This record gives sequence, structure tokens and C-alpha cells, in this order.
Amino acid sequence: MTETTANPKQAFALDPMGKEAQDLAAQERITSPDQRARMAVQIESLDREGWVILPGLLSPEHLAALRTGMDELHKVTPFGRSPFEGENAQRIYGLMGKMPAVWELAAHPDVLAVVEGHLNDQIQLSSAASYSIFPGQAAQVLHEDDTYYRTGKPFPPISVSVAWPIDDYRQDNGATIVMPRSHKQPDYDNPGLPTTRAVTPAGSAILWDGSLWHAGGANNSDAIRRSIILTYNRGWLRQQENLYLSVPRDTVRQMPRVVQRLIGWWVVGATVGVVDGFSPLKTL
Ligand SMILES: O=C(O)CCC(=O)C(=O)O
Repeated sequence: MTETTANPKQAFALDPMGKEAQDLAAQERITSPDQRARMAVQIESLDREGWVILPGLLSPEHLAALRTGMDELHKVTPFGRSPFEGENAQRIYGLMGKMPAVWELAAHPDVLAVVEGHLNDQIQLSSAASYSIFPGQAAQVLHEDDTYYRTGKPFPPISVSVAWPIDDYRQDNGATIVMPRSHKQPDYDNPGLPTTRAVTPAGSAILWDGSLWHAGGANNSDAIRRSIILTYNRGWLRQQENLYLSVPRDTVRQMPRVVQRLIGWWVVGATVGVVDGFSPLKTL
């Protein structure tokens, strides 16, 4: 799937701080122009509305494996420490190191094509955590996901969050509340636009720009609502989760190359992330 429009070795042979090397390296993408062209409507929708749903991406077998894996981890995961994490909710952090069934989600070509198309940059995974809300959990406060990058607003898109419903998302069990078009707000204040709900079957992917105002809904049903949330950002930013430390090196060795790259084992631009002047993959 990896299309290399630029050869990183070429960039190394050039002055890495020079414009030529950096322009060359910055063109590298995981997905091909054709893959992104196929997702043009969804990329356009994400830009305009701030969110988009890609339906039907996971097979029943894959969903079953994810449910089994999550249920095992739920047995050893505490409930949230704050109203934001949710006192009737569980967040399993560090999923890339704990559940190989998540790797395929992280590298899903349609999702990557939309994320790369939207950010128009080299990307990486920033965090991979579950958000499972149990019966009785109240709605979260509306928030944006990228406010910890305190660069001042407005800024161009820098991150995309991707929620994978592992159970059907319904109004009554906490389907995500989204505020369409709120991602272009010029400051850090809630713009107070009308909201809607991301009601969609399990196995879809819900993508939103990191600046979109949104929240987990209340779970008024009698069953758990499980989801996995993967956040991507521009490859030269610091990741939200420290994936270098939270994914054991032996686990990294077992990952497909594209997943190694997504969790940060790669050189971005001509220089960001080198170890002794070379790709960190050499240290594996
Ligand atoms: O699970 C959801 O519906 C949204 C969760 C969320 O926005 C968060 O935990 O930051």
C-alpha cells in the first residue's frame, strides 16, 4: 500500500536541512494519489463539515475479535478518574501495545487516505485508546481534541480523530454528539452551533477534525457502548500517547511496516525522528 513518491535515501544524500531534501521528504505519503482520489468526497466533507462517517469497514469476525479483546482488558481496567474520563466509563490506553487486532484499524487504507487527504502532510498515530461507556454514564462535556497544541487559533488542520464503534452507536447508548462546522472557529470558545449525533452501526469509522466540538453521549441503555478511538496528527508533532515507551520493542518488531511507521518508527521530513542519523527502524 505504501507509495513512496520520494526516496528517503535520496533525502539523506542531500543536505537534510536544505529545501530540496525537505521538500522531497515532505511529499512522502502512505496512501497513493489514486487512493486519496477515491475518497475525495469524504475528504471534502471532512473539510467542510468537520466530520464524516465511513460505513461498513469491519467484518463481523473482526468485530467479534475486537469485542473479545476489549472485554478481557475491561476486567483489569479501572473506571475513569474524572468526569471527563467518566465514572461509569473505561478507557484502555496504549491499545497498540495491547491488542494486535487494532493494528488493522490503524492502517485501514480508506481511513488513512482521508486523514492524509485532510491533513495534506506526513502523518502518524498520536493515540490509541478505547472509550467504553457503561449504563448510567452521563454525557461528556463538549470539547475539541487538539487544544493541547497551544499555538493560538486559527491554525490549519493538525489532527484527525477516528472513532470505531464496536457496538452500534444509537441515541440511547451514547452515540457521539458532534457540532458540524465548529472546527473552523477562530478561537478556543465553544461556538454554540446546533449539534447532531453520530448514529451508525458497529464497524463504521467516524472521523472528525481535531478542532471539531464533540462529546460522548449519555448511555441511558442497559448495555455497554464500546469504541476504539485512534487519533492521527502531523508526523512532526509530539504524539499524545508516548507510543515509543508504551509499545514494547518486541511488539514493534511484530508489526507490519506501515504500522511501525504510524506509531513513529520513521523519519519525517528529512530529519525528524532520526537515531544516530538514521531511521529508528535500524535499531530493531
Ligand atoms: O466516545 C465518544 O463518543 C467521544 C469520546 C471523546 O470525545 C473523548 O473521550 O475525548
